[in-house]
Amino acid sequence: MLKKFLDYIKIYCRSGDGGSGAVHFYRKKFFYKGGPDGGNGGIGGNIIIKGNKQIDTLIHLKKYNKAMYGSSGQKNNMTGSNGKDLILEVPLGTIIKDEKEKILLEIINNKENILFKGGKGGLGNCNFKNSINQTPQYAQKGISGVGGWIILELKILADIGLIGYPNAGKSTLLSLLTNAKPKISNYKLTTLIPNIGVLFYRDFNIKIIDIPGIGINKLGNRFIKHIEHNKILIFIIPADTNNHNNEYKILVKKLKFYNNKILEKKKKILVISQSDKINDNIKKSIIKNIPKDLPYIFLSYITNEGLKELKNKLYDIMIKNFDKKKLT
Ligand SMILES: Nc1nc2c(ncn2[C@@H]2O[C@H](COP(=O)(O)OP(=O)(O)OP(=O)(O)O)[C@@H](O)[C@H]2O)c(=O)[nH]1
Ligand SMILES: [Mg+2]
Repeated sequence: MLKKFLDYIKIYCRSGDGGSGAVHFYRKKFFYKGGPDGGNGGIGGNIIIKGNKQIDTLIHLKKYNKAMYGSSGQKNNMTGSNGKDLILEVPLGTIIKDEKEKILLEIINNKENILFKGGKGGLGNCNFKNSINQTPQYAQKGISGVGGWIILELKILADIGLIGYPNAGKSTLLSLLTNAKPKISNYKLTTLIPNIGVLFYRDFNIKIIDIPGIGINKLGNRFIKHIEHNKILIFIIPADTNNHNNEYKILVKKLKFYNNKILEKKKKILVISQSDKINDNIKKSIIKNIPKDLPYIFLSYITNEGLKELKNKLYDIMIKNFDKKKLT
């Protein structure tokens, strides 16, 4: 697994044990026969999973996670203090499964979800006094916490995904559109883990993900799952490619091979990148060659061609098709 990014991890979690109830009798100077006053044990801490919009990896999680136990009951009917919850923050789009791959939770917002509830505290002897037994000598033990191994799998929640071969100019486009500063270079497979950025445009904040180039080896294909939640896919094919129609079809095929339904409900745009490398005649022949129903834009970071147009187009698609409140 690569540094700084992790989208799959198995960890152990356990909630805290409940504290024991106390056996105690009220005592004061010259008053030896007070009734039972042993308090209840505190509740054990919960294991809580909470979504956090700012995180895009599972790498910060520890292998063993245990919430605090509740403390024992005290004299004077005092309940023991509750164990502190352990809150594990995960990126939106994280699925939590048990060891048998059964889905326990899907994290899509920043709410707190109790995964393992802390054990209840035991009752102190103050609860067991009755007409027959005025001096109960026993109290309950706390209930043990629960736990187990769980699997966390992340499919990043982003609005737009950038799809293309290595060296197409995906990371360059991400850096033009968003606040992200991905590594860019002229050797293939520069991007080895997903880069994520946010495009702030008019009244929209749009999250964009740049995954390693797909098609050439298994690396990029391993990250295709991160575009599953996207609403728009931008296919990026360099202007000096021989046959744009063909390249586009291959990219679509690769995606469908991963998941036949992955393109459903997604809007698609073709960006013909590095357009500074071609002249108008070549542009015309490219336009003739690409699928008729596919919106396209010529784009260059050198001449800035197409950048404003692309932003406006993305904005229009967002406004027409997606509820602003539902953007990631
Ligand atoms: N002339 C020209 N070169 C470009 C343009 N956009 C990107 N490039 C160059 O193309 C090369 C690849 O760009 P990247 O953005 O790293 O490509 P990528 O698709 O992210 O590549 P991988 O991470 O390997 O998949 C770099 O040398 C860029 O400088 C452009 O508009 N015009
Ligand atoms: Mg890249």
